[in-house]
Amino acid sequence: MLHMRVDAEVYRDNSCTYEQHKCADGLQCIQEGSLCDGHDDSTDRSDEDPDFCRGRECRTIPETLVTLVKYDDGIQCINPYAICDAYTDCNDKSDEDEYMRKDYNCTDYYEKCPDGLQCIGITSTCNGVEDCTDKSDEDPDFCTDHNCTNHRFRCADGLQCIIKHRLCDGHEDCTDESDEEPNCCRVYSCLDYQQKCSDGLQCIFEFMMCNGRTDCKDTSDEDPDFCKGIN
Ligand SMILES: [Ca+2]
Ligand SMILES: [Ca+2]
Ligand SMILES: [Ca+2]
Ligand SMILES: [Ca+2]
Repeated sequence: MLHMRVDAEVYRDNSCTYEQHKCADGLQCIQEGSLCDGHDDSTDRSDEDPDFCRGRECRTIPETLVTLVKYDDGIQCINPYAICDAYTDCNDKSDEDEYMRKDYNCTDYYEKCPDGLQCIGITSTCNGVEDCTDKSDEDPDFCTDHNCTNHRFRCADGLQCIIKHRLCDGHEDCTDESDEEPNCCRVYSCLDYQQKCSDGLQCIFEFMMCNGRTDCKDTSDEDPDFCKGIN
């Protein structure tokens, strides 16, 4: 509950919806997600009142089930993935504090850039896209020595890692296009949850077979005779 006094009459006349929160002035309704997010959303600023926010638990985002966390100040709720992501999210800048970043262990599915400061997704290292602000995750010297971790495949150039199900999926993911090299794809067995198209080259996910959408370049996944047997 807010600690400020609220006029009962005004409160009744301006009832908020289920997902909304009544501001301390008793007049304004704001979304639950705007409470203690570090931005003033209500004209009376009660949604960011330090005493109110300190005593309040951070919410879980319904769509992603990610529970927000408080950092140094114990007031502002931020996404745990926003800690050490090289962008300032906390108003007190504590989520990107230089000294803290060195010791911070990234959250699940994230890992440190070679600089030891910034957290990026575990499949973002040597993936051909610059994710670290200093571009160190794509540094050729670093990537040459880097093991393609997390179920990834090394492209022929030895520099880039791609997610395994992108191998022989009919789309070039390696900059050297080695993931779609026909001689390799012909002898490649698709992953357990994939199937080969009739061309003997392309792997698609099982759920893409006979789903009414053409996924195989040779259209064999939607062949009427084949699908008749399946459905
Ligand atoms: Ca941040
Ligand atoms: Ca990258
Ligand atoms: Ca591919
Ligand atoms: Ca399909």
